[in-house]
Amino acid sequence: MPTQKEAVKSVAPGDVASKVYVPPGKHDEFYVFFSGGFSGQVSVYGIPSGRIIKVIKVFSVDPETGYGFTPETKPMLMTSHGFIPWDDAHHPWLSQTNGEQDGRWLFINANNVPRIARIDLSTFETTEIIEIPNSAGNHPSPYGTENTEYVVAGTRFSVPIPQKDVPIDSYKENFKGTISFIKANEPGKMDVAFQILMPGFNYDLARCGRGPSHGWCFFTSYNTEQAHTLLEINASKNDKDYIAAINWKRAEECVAQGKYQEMPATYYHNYYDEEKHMAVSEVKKSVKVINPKDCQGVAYFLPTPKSPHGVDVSDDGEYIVGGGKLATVIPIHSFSKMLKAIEQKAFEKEIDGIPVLKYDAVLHCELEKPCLGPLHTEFDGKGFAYTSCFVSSEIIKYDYKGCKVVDRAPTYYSIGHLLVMGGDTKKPYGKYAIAMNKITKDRSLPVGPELLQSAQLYDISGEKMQLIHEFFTVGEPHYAQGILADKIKDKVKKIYELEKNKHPYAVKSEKDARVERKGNEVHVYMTMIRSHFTPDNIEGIKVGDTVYFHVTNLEQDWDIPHGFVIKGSEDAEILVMPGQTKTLVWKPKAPGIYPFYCTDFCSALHQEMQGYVRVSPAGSNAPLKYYTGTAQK
Ligand SMILES: [Cu+2]
Repeated sequence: MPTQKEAVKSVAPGDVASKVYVPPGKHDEFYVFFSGGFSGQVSVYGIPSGRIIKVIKVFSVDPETGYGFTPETKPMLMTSHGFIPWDDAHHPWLSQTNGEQDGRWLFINANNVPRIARIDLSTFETTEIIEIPNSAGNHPSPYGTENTEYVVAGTRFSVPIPQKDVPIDSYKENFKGTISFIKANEPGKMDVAFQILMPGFNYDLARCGRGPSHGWCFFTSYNTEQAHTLLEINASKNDKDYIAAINWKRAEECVAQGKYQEMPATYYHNYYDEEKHMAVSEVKKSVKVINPKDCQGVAYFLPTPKSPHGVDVSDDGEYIVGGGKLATVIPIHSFSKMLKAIEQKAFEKEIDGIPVLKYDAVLHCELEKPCLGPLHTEFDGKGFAYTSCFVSSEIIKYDYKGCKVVDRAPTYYSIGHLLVMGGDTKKPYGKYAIAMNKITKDRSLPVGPELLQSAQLYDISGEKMQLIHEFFTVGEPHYAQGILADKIKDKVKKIYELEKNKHPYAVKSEKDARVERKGNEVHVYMTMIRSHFTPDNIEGIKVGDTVYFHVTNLEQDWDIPHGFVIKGSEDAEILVMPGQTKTLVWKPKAPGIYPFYCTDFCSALHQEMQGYVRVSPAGSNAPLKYYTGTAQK
């Protein structure tokens, strides 16, 4: 093991510390959003410092805020499979206008139960989740279009569509893929606009075009062998698999002309109403499915070596880079050559109504001897592409028009995705790249059998890439996106306006606080303000009751949340932001006195912010009584 000094010398020469040093009290230049992978969440870091700023709950329940536990947020996690408190979140994507990041929303996919979530970047809260029907393993997602017209979804796992009970070895006859386009530019109105029925391959990653290629999205596929067992061998046989090029403007025409099938399908759309502080679920019952046989020109295949992972479109919209993880070259396709090949019908064959274009007719060049295991590529806006290489653990930088490698930098160790700041937009910021590494032996202090995933920050502003920083991430990030902080920070909300709070159980002043019984249900309309609850003493609750504490935070200043929890609660606490209402549901099991208190350190008298509930036996005649201070009601 090198000493710390030697290590600094070997990987980070020069005055690198000053490049990542952000003095206390100063802000970072970029927000970077990392997917949480198996944590089901998103974590937010400031770059270049690598300081963590927030973990956003998305597909997993959160004990810190009560997300997924409260009646207000449970509908967010409803699916056609029921309430799902977890998922595997892979690829964050920042909304764009005219091909540039606009700082409005972040989208992220759920891989296991196919879903896409919208996070509002004024509150950093998840405000919408749509389930994707006719899908399994929603991996190539959400990767949106130039004006966030759509975010996309695809099937990593092909399955029977519609689902049915068939032998698994009938894969080739019965299993299909789908590619879905989800309307995304209106909050609260996400909807599956249409799906395209695809051959039963595994669809892996995606990117949509920009500039000249606006109107198209590209999806990699592997397992074009259509194997259903021992894929590590059986899906690695073909020299070339395909990039599917989907013309979504053509799909829109086909929908307008009725060239689709309205297919029954049950899926959920969940939306958080910020004024009601409440999520609602709606169940959708059908989806439009386009068969490429009935909609000529909607899809083409570009042969691409070999089991490609990433498909990435250059900032000028002309070049399409495939990351063939088993390939010895990196193929760079040309969008304009693709259009010409389509016009000239330079087809090799057709699969399920989808023409396969001739490789040579669409290829711009092959980058030779790039590295081992090329995965994923982003661009710096100066004519260079950066590809992560899993097997050889490095990032390569190359001139993608001239097809020439110009630099390589090692990563520690196996890099999955990388990001370049704004590297999937029309105008990348460049400046930094981040490697997301999977196998990080010895990189951090050990914390038990599980090793952390690391993020490594590279300065890419000069000719040579330079590793300048390393930090550790939450969950297992698969991808991250960075945005200039200036595009978000002035729009961030500080409070919820109490006046606008339309939660049905909100109370806006202490005099309206009360307790109401409806049979075995007791509703506590409670307020919180520094440093007391109203009411803070409650009697007349009985074993067998279900008690709903509807707690409104009356504060209207930034940074004064209060928390609420009661002894024996089987749910998480609730953390209530200024002006917000949240509900904690509690079923007392035995007579006695139960304290409740504020969990968030809110003032010098925070420790005094508490109260009691008296619980009497079932059937007792104890009357409801509630008060704060001497003002008994
Ligand atoms: Cu408090």
